[in-house]
Amino acid sequence: MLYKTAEISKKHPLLQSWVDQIVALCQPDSVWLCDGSEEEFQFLAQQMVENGTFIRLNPEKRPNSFLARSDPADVARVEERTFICSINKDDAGPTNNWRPPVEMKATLHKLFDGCMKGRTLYVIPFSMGPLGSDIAHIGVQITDSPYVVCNMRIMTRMGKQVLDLLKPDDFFVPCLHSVGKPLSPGQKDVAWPCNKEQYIVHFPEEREIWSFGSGYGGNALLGKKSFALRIASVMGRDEGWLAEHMLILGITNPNGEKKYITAAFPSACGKTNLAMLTPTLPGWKIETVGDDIAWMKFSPDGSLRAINPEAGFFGVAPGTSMISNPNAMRSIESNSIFTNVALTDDGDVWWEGLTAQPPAHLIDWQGRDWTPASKEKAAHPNSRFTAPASQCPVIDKAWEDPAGVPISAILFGGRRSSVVPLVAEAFDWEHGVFMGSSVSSEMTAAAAGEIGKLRHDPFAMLPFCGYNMGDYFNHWLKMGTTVESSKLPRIYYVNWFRKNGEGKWIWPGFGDNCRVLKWVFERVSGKGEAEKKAIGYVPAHDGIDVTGLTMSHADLDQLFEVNHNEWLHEVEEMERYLAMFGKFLPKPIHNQLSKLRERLQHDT
Ligand code: GTP
Ligand code: SPV
Ligand code: MN
Repeated sequence: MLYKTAEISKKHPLLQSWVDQIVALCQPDSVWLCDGSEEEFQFLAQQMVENGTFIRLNPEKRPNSFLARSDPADVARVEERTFICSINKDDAGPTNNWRPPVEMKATLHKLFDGCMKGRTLYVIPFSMGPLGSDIAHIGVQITDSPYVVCNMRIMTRMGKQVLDLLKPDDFFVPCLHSVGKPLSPGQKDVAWPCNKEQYIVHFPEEREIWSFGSGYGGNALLGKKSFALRIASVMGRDEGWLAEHMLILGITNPNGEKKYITAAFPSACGKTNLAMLTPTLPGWKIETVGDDIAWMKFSPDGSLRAINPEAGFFGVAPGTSMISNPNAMRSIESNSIFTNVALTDDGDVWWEGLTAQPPAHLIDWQGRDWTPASKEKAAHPNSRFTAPASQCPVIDKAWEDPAGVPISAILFGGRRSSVVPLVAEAFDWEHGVFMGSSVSSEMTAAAAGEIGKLRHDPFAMLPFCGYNMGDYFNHWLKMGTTVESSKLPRIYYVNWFRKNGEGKWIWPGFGDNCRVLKWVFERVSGKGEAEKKAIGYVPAHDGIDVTGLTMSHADLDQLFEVNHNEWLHEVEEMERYLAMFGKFLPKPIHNQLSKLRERLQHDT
């Protein structure tokens, strides 16, 4: 629906007045209220094909699918340019960039003034979570990017149904986005408009998001990290629930018994792969509820219930193949958007790891000819697919259940080439929260920064926690006291990425990760052998089913090794890190650290 004026609806005075204000500020040529229909998607996609933003892929290979190439300077989340503008600096805490809200608003008003000249302003009503679920929340994104509209239609429940649900006085999270590139009359647009100056800004008290300058991923699809994690984590703190950077999966054993598990790993550390893994152990089944974000609430029966607020996958392309992740491959067979992957001569997509042999010729992610002799990668390491979750062959029957699924176990993990063993179970909830706070991981291409550098990433939430991380630890501790301890999920720390002396990953990972999930399943069922070690319960000898794996004894030993000297070093490092939280560090976290140190010094 195209409006000359910005008349949205008499039924939504709050929305209408916000849109009016933003139209006056950004001065677009026209205003478009998104209805979320197939026709709308097709119209915008075709328009983008004509102006060069989209390349239509060969419909015989990949029906209704498109390739977009971003500006080479706009390829990942920009954490340095991401701000939490709470009224008090302490409420943002030492891990977030902070500016006083009044000052930031002034900066943003200057930037947004006239920033949509020559463009269409799109209004996208969307729901995070199944429509009408009482765990779900509504947002409205304003954007000048049709690429964002098309991606939001896959990633969220979007359009008319959402507006129909929104009552006149209902609150919604206002999400304002601009690529920051106004057009003067007659000026020709570029395929990927963006601005060198970027601001991804959150006002937690007002529950408001302002994003300027980037069109890529989490910087621009504001339902995802900005709303479903940064703003939602604040809502969760205030209202007693959890918004987490976690996949959700269902696991069924050969007897047909089923449990649900969530797992928090930092960006590009294996959530999508674990969420849809094809088990190598016969008789076991994994089904997907979500691959990136979980919203969790304790229900009156005491179980912790999780929903996936998203409706699609925004997944890392490189490394995805019929061998590593066949369910992702089948999810992206059609109706998908690919960003920054390579284009084959027959109009399909390619990326490193898709096939053992690269094609003889490709067009790379920057539109240049590419052959296997080329020095640079054909696809950007953070190239992504956007695909409807409903297309996943192993999507869980309950994935849209408004009540959520009951969680039996929570995993934390990261990329650690040394020190951290394959799996350890926390002694109790408090120890588990300490484990979550102690996650560190080698950085990946998902964010602009130094790839491979080890950094602390508590709960895999470092870039996504919308408030003081010390308070966040406390919120987790408090959540553990709301129900009796026997009802709480058990907590685990896993690491698929330990390397041997030759620098090779010891653990085969991917489908074989079901071997670890099997042990977790057995443990939460009251079975499963474990040994008590200084860092937690670890699988007893033969505790992990390794039938059919060809691993040397030396490698297996190294995979499970807990070296007390290395761990004592880890404790020192952790103590240095936690010191920055000062008075905001909950006592129990510090006590857990001291107890771990003692166990490492005294146990063998
Ligand atoms: P985000 O979408 O950024 O949150 O990433 P993610 O956590 O969903 O990670 P994803 O599953 O997309 O995996 C990222 C990269 O890690 C890919 O290149 C995978 O091939 C690789 N990977 C995933 N699981 C494993 C594993 O078990 N072992 C090894 N060695 N690599 C893995
Ligand atoms: C991540 O970086 O964790 C992602 C990609 O899932 S983005 O949506 O860009 O944040
Ligand atoms: Mn993610």
